[in-house]
Amino acid sequence: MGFSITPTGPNMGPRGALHSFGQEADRPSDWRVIGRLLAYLRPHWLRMSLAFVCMLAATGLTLVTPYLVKVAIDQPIAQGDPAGLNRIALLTALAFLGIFLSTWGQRYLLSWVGQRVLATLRSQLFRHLQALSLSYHDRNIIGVTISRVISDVSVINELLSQGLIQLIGDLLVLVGIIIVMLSMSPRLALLSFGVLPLMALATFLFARQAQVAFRETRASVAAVIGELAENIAGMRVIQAFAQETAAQARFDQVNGQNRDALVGAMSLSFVFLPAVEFLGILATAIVLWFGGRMVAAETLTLGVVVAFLAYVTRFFQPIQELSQLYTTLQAALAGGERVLALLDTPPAVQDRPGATPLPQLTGRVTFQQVSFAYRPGVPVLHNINLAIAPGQTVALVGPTGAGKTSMANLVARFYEVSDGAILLDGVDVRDVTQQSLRQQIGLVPQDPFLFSGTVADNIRFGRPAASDDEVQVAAQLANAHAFILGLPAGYATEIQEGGVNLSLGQRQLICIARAVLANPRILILDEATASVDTVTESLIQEALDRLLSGRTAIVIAHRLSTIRKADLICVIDHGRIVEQGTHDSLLATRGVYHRLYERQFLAPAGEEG
Ligand code: TTP
Ligand code: MG
Repeated sequence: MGFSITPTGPNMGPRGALHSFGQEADRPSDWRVIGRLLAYLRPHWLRMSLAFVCMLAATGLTLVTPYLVKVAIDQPIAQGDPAGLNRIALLTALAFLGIFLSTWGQRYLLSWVGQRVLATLRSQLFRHLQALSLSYHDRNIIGVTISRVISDVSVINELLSQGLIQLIGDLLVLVGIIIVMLSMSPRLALLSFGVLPLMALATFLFARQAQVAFRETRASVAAVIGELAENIAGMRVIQAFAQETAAQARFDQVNGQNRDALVGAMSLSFVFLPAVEFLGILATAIVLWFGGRMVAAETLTLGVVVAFLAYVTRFFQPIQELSQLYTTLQAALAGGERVLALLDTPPAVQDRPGATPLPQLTGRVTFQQVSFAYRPGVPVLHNINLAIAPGQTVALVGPTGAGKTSMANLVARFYEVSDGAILLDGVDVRDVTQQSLRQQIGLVPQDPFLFSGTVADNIRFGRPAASDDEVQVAAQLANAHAFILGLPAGYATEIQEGGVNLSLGQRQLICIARAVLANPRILILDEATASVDTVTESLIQEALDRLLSGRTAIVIAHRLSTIRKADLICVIDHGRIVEQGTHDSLLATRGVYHRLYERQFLAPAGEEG
């Protein structure tokens, strides 16, 4: 069985930001979770009913076969009636064929439904993850989100598809066997049920322990996945700092905890299952001992004893299955709780009811007394006022951590301002739909991200309908055309995940081409801090000149060449605009900008544009 992942382990890696949902305090009741999960079966009610019918048939036939043996022994065999024996043998064979067919049908239907429920849940989760605001993704480790979509969903599926019907089937078999045994010989039946109190005790002990043990294993599996995901993502850094041994030790620790938790949980089953088997043998002995005496005293037929032996053996099989189902149920409940909690997490940024599409912009951007915090109580921007006229280029400069990227994030409404407002052409960004807003904003991020796929796909990303010619024109404007032609397969070159087979400068050029093609009214350009060689630098500069002309641009600039060309320079420090003006006017005031300029651009290692 699969184990699901819980984010609540105490040793969940260095980031500790894992408690964003699924808190114990507001845990929904198990019944609510089950009820909501069951709703996923509703569209498949027809196939589920068919599977149920198959299960009923299989259960019924399973109950009938030992009875047929009893009839065979007591009648045709005892009375020497070969024709009657043939009839019963044929019936038995048919019963087994029926069991075969109905079991097959049940399994087929259930996997059919199960895989669809699984795909539906995953698709829903993905849609929701895309709707969730960046603040959610900031707070949650990728590995944990992945485990939710992959592992938690699959334990839910295990319960919904196989588990439920099996549960009902097993209960029916149990009740059926009890009824048949009681009706054949109440005395012998009651005697063999003598083991049931022991059985109940064993089950109770097991269930209690299992709940704790399996919760532990799920926590430790989450720790392993979290550690693994983080280390793979940071492999470059681990190797660069030769920290393989330390990383290995950390991994071995969580891996070891997971091993111990699993061995602990499994050894419970290793005690429980043989215990059930032992009780089964005890019951068989009881049937043989008392049943044998009753046959000798002629108060019971031999056929009944043989049938009893078969029923007693069969009796303990559903009990074993039920105990396994119990652990599946526990896992599915825990997984379901977390999946539902994720689906219930509302996006921090939502379209207002009645939000309208943003009309075609001229490109005026206004910050009106904007304050902002990623986390309550930790303000990042304070009372920012800024008016950008259509077509202007504004450069944001300032020390690292000053809040430049944060300002850009607010214009695209990736986050909600804490106070004040951001207006585009006088319209509050909160009054329009996010989609229409972002369609008119182009973003070249600080860390240029490329998807796996071809170079052309990546350029076309923001406007999938663009033709090959348009892609090439955009690349030419972005000065990316020449280097793309130099790639092994030109525009059809496959980009590896994250774009690792391209240089940073090349990735930037492709991101610029992407923005050119999308042709937004407002462009946000978060320049990479890393310096590129002078040739690439001038290529990028030319590309930017073309990209910026004729639209409003907010450039978070690190290169003097970009800064100088800006219509307005805003110096940001500690979340405030401390100076505004042009390059020359700011230099003349000999303030923060002047110091920044001297330190950053006139220092020996600095670059001159
Ligand atoms: P940024 O706005 O990222 O600062 P910056 O863009 O000016 O810095 P750099 O030149 O290095 O790119 O960060 C401002 C503060 O906000 C900083 O203290 C980190 C914090 N912050 C978050 O808490 N969450 C986020 O997602 C980001 C982007 C920043
Ligand atoms: Mg930044």
